[in-house]
Amino acid sequence: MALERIALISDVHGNLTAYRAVLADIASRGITRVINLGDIVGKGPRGAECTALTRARCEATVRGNWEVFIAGHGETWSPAQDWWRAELPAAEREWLFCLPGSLDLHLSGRLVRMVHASPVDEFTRVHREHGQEQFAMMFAPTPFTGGGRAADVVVYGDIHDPFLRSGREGTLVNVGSVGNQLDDPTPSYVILEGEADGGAEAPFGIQFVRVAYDVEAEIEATLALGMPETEAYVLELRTGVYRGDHAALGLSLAAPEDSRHP
Ligand SMILES: [Mn+2]
Repeated sequence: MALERIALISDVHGNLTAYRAVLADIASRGITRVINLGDIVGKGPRGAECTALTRARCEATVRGNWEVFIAGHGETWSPAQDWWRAELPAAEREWLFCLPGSLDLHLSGRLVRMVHASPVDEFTRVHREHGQEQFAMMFAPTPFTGGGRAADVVVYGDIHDPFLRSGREGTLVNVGSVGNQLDDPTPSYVILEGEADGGAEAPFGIQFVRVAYDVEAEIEATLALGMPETEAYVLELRTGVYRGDHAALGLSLAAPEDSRHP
């Protein structure tokens, strides 16, 4: 039986330039199956176009915390959130808000569970550095996963910081971020390879891919659109440093070129 290859992407965050580059890289490998782990909108300027591209190219998508913030009907708490919400057509907002929180996939005898942040909900965050209790929690079925059995492989996004950790409970994979990577400015995604109807003896592979894109083109588009909170976004795209750390590191748009890479 032929091996299936499935690309898993996450955290596009309105960065259309990076999204197009990653989708082009996936297509160039002959991979047609793409699953999106959420946070398509917010932080970056072109959420509506990224949502349309997701609907066209992804066979399934799970809901992220930013879909709840931006596509939901709750209170917003910043002018930037109002801007991102206003940028989304009502039909796209509805589609994003109604996405499932968890999806299961069978590959080479393994149950692969896909969530945005954790099997608890879209908001319960598990960082790259975490304890054994949190690691085990990622594999357990919950009401949010619709029950089911414990997963063998859990794939998630949310932290914008790709990693793989194996343990007794299974293999935990973070795919990183397409549009707002925070370990390095270069977007990442993951390719899973296996047999859809295969048993545990069938081959199973996990590959991390980094895809460079035209960062300055994305920044130019962002500035032209007049998005709020642009400085934090621009610095994140150039440096891969989270906005909460910019001040301590002396990062600002006024800083000289050579201070962009601390
Ligand atoms: Mn995110």
